[in-house]
Amino acid sequence: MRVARYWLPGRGPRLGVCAHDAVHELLAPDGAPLTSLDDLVEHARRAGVTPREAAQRARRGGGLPYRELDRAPDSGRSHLLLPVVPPEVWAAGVTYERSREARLAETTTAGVYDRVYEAERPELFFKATPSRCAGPNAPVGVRADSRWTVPEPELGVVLDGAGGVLGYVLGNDMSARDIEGENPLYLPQTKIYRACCALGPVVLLTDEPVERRLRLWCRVTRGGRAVFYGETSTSRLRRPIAELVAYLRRANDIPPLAVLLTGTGIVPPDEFACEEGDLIEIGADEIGVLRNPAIRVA
Ligand code: DO4
Ligand code: MG
Repeated sequence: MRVARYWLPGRGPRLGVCAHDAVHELLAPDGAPLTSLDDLVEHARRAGVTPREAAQRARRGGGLPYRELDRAPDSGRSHLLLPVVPPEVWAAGVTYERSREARLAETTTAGVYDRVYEAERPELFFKATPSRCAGPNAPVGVRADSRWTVPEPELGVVLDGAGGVLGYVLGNDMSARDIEGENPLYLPQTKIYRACCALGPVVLLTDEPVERRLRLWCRVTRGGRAVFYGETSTSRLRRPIAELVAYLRRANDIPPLAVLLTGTGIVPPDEFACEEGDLIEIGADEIGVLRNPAIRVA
């Protein structure tokens, strides 16, 4: 089941379920609309069921065609919002062979990436706060002091705060490869800045570990022409997601609805750099397509 969060002009945020190309408003037992995934999780907790079951049982209000929501944010028109507002976004790195190759190409410090790919302990880093996250169709940032920034399309897991996975979301871990390449200690500046992370378009709520079989793709369009296309399968992830989550929670309290991005298996060729005006699309059949224009952030 896929849940979307969206804005209704004059009424505010809503949480809805996607069915047959439409999004249907979810209502609490008293008829009040649910406005966030937090609301759904709270209802599920009170009813003693999973959020997916709570969404299945919930009363439904009006529906809207998905395509009428999948457009640029504008408070005067209905549009998709961040499907989950994560108190924290974390990310794993060098979890696909393709990412290891790319780091080796960009770095002046060979060795660290090879070692972390093979090591027992994964690379995990803090990625974003809600204020740095872009929802569907909102701009993602290219740092003005980077000449070589790329999107990193990744599967994100929405965590339940107790070591479990509530659902899945698509994520873009925008990364300044030149800054990281100069010195790996610059990783926070590579990764964390205004609009550095996109999440969406919806959250897939499922009890199945779908991560072993998702096909992820990414396309970048410039002036109406595709300038990059790549795809991968999450079956190429070197580590089980449960292992990444377990390491993340070591000596660390991870709040409910935090998101963990699981690393990229799609890296554009070395001559590609994202530019202001590029349209970045990240897709997976089971989740949908996350679209964000790129802007330069100074
Ligand atoms: O070490 C750099 C980060 C790598 C990363 O973000 C990824 O593999 O997705
Ligand atoms: Mg990444």
